[in-house]
Amino acid sequence: MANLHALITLVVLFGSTFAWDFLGYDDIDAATLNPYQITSVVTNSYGVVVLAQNATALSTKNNEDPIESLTVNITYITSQTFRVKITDTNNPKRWQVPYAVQNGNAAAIIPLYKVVVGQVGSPLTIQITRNSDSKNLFYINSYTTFMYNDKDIFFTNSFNYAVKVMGLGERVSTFVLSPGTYTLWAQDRGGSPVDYGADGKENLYSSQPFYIAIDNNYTAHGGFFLNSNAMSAIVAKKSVGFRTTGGIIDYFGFLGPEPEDVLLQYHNVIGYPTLVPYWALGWHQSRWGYQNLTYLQGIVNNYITNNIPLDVIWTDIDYMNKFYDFTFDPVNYPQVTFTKWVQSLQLLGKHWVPIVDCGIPNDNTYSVYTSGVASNVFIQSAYVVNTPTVGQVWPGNSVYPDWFNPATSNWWLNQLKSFQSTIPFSGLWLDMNEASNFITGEVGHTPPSIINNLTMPYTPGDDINTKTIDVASTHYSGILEYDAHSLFGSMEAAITNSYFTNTLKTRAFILTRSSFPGSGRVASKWTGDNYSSWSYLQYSITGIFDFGLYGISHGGADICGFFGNTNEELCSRWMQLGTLYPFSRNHNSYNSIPQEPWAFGETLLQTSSLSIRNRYSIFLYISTGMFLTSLNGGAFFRPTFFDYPSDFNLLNNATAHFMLGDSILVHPCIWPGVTGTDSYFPYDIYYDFFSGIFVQTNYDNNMYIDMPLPGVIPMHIRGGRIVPTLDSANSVQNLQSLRSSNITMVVALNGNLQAFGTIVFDDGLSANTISSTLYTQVQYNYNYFNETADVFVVNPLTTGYTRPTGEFPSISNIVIYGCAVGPQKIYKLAGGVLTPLNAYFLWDPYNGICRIYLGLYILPPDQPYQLIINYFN
Ligand SMILES: *[C@@H]1O[C@H](CO)[C@@H](O)[C@H](O)[C@H]1NC(C)=O
Ligand SMILES: *[C@@H]1O[C@H](CO)[C@@H](O)[C@H](O)[C@H]1NC(C)=O
Ligand SMILES: *[C@@H]1O[C@H](CO)[C@@H](O)[C@H](O)[C@H]1NC(C)=O
Ligand SMILES: *[C@@H]1O[C@H](CO)[C@@H](O)[C@H](O)[C@H]1NC(C)=O
Ligand SMILES: *[C@@H]1O[C@H](CO)[C@@H](O)[C@H](O)[C@H]1NC(C)=O
Ligand SMILES: *[C@@H]1O[C@H](CO)[C@@H](O)[C@H](O)[C@H]1NC(C)=O
Ligand SMILES: *[C@@H]1O[C@H](CO)[C@@H](O)[C@H](O)[C@H]1NC(C)=O
Ligand SMILES: *[C@@H]1O[C@H](CO)[C@@H](O)[C@H](O)[C@H]1NC(C)=O
Ligand SMILES: CC(=O)N[C@H]1CO[C@H](CO)[C@@H](O)[C@@H]1O
Repeated sequence: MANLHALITLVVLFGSTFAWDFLGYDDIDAATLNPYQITSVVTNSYGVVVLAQNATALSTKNNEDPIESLTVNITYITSQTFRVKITDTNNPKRWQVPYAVQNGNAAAIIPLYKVVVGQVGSPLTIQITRNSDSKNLFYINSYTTFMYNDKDIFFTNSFNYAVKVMGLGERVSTFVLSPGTYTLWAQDRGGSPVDYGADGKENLYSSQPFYIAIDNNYTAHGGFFLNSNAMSAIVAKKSVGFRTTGGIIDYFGFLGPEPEDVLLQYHNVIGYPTLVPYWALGWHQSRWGYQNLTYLQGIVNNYITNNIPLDVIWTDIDYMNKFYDFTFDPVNYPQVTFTKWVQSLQLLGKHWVPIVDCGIPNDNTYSVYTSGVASNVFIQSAYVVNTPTVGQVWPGNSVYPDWFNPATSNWWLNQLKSFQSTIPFSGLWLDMNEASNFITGEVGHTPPSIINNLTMPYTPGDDINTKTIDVASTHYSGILEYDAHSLFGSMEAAITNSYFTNTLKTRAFILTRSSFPGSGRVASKWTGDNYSSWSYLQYSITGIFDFGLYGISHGGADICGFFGNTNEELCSRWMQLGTLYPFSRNHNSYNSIPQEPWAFGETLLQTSSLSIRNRYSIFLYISTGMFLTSLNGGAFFRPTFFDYPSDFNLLNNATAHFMLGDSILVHPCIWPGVTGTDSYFPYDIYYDFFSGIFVQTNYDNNMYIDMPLPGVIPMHIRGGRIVPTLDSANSVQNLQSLRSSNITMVVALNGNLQAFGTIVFDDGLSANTISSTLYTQVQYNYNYFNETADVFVVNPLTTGYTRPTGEFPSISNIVIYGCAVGPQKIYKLAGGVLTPLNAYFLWDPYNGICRIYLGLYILPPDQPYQLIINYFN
């Protein structure tokens, strides 16, 4: 307790009003904190620049190497986003993440926040508060919560109020993090253990130093610590702290005030999620252990014979020869036959995506290796000059591409070109890119505890060499793996993405395991390996929420589970849920029993078929929702709380339900042995998505929902929204054929008997759809027209895409939920001309559902016109 005592003394000494729980960190000896004194403050139009110096003798304890002079540059990025960058005044070359972020446009900015810094001669303090409620969004005080040493940098952002904190990935955890210490360092940790913040040793594949905090008044703010070194994030009741092992302090604050605002503000800095090709939004089948081509062909044939749609078939490392990238097992996956088969799949409108690992075997007979050596593209050993560092991955001893080296992209693009000319892959799966290593450090060298002769006074979580490339290894221009390690997957994905977007001029579909802020611009993400278990089914929801925060909207988890054996009930529930993941793939481990839709019995088979077709039925809703995240930022698969941010009940049981976009609420069955349960609803109007029955909750906003098996997942549509569904979803075999489907509009009325919705139409494939506005966005409105009639308005907002004839040709039906009177007549009003339509009506007065069948007419979904629905003769 000695350290604790010293800290408290300091707190009292400097008159701080902070209680202990603001600090949240009791491991730092007070003597190692470096009090900095302000030597200069300059306020200008873009922010404030503060210079500070260590004011007292610095500790040399634990071989710390304190930085004497700091430059604090606070800039207004937008009226709702600020940046605090703290650098070594005398060494501007300290490691910084090479990263393009938005820098703001000072002249136009009127900040909605206030920056207060201490005076010259006083201790360094920075306080940034929100104007509207004076709450701290950023507060550091160099006497109690701040330290800036060469390899041990610590700051605690202390609020003056309690918060619930989310984010700070990657890990398996509850959505709201328990107070504790969380490690951020890209690591391939088998079995993805659950992280409660207890010992900091459960960090996974990505580093995502972003959090969102919600206070007791339902106000949200966000923080992004742009730093790639191994770090701890310390979550406490009234603070979030970071302790990192290098780099600089570069912090972005986001004002909110709603969670969704924070996401948009953050994504505006790191970049918006990539637009994936439309087929990547379809159904995917994969496993590790499709041991030969015959078996793989059988899987696709089973989809066809069972009449279940399939868009993408995957192969894990089974197809490779000795696990060498871009090779084929000559016995089990003979290349010529394999290529012909993949070509024939493409004629059926299906796609093939293979795995590619980043470890390249150092085999002098392997041209991928020898060409890489010739161009000197591999990460270099710290021990032997001019020699790549060697780790061990699937092919045995392997070297790793150095994405910092400009020569590496050409070399890598050449490998991809040559692979494409061998076999037509449609997307790529980048695995093991933490980068993972089966051993600790370099083959033949035990990593020293003193890395590259630089001390490491603080180690977040485990030894940072565990299952990674030796962190003393070097990249192009001397960059240390120690600093850049967590960027590997992100950089690999970016360069691989450019093969599709720049070379092939098509949209890229890249699935990555490792990520860093900004990865969403180039890749999709799955949550990695875990057991087929009910708990992991539930944690998968949290994982996808988290990657939504991080700007990777196309996320998913291995449906039915990876390690271990699934069972029919678990797999059926997982199919129901997983077919609503933005990225929807059944994937399995080598030693596990099969888990394809036909692997058990009728329950799984029927549930799978219903669930996949349910996804296809709302394809236009999904593709539009995903498109909007690429256009504006934000998440599509998201916590219900984000749409109703003043109801903490929704945050307490965050995985019991989720929103798809702003119109569909889903209650997954995440428990064994359950056939229905009381389910919580937000305070709003909802209807059963399929039956149109109005949701009547009891006094505590619960309603019992049936969750039968076989069956489809419970979904509800929000009053006031219009969701398009596709008529051919029940007959097609893939999304390509679904593009000729007609559209049924599901109109769910709110209390004012109104509703709206939108569809984005595009070719689903072009890389420049957004930059060249090659899309058509249409708004649909349902409104009052006159005393006896309502109107359904089709209103194109942009018209950059010309639908080919036969693509989504017509609005065939309008179904209205909350419809009190039966329609009698319908007219089309276009160009001032009113034409009666000979439609067919059905009215269910008991449940308030009206159906209007327009199937005799072509009513294009993207031309301007109105449909007048008269409710009286
Ligand atoms: C900061 O610390 C160093 C090393 O202890 C010392 O030489 C220097 O004078 C200090 N600077 C100030 C402004 O106190
Ligand atoms: C502070 O940041 C702004 C915006 O990036 C930049 O223009 C300015 O040069 C920086 N000032 C210092 C002292 O680093
Ligand atoms: C929450 O809001 C209420 C009313 O606006 C205010 O009185 C209270 O101080 C706020 N609490 C916090 C923690 O901001
Ligand atoms: C192909 O793989 C399957 C399982 O993946 C196995 O049962 C079968 O024996 C294999 N066939 C051949 C010819 O190797
Ligand atoms: C580390 O220090 C040892 C002993 O001082 C020296 O022999 C070695 O060259 C140093 N290694 C590096 C990478 O600087
Ligand atoms: C959360 O779920 C549990 C179990 O289903 C239930 O007992 C509890 O009432 C729920 N809490 C809220 C706030 O909905
Ligand atoms: C409302 O408009 C429809 C279509 O123009 C028309 O048939 C109907 O008579 C109108 N009702 C009233 C009350 O004006
Ligand atoms: C779409 O609707 C039009 C108009 O009723 C009809 O002619 C066409 O066959 C429908 N297309 C499909 C694929 O059902
Ligand atoms: C969330 C979850 O189910 N995690 C499990 C992943 O697998 C490990 C075993 O390696 C389990 O201990 C975790 O509980």
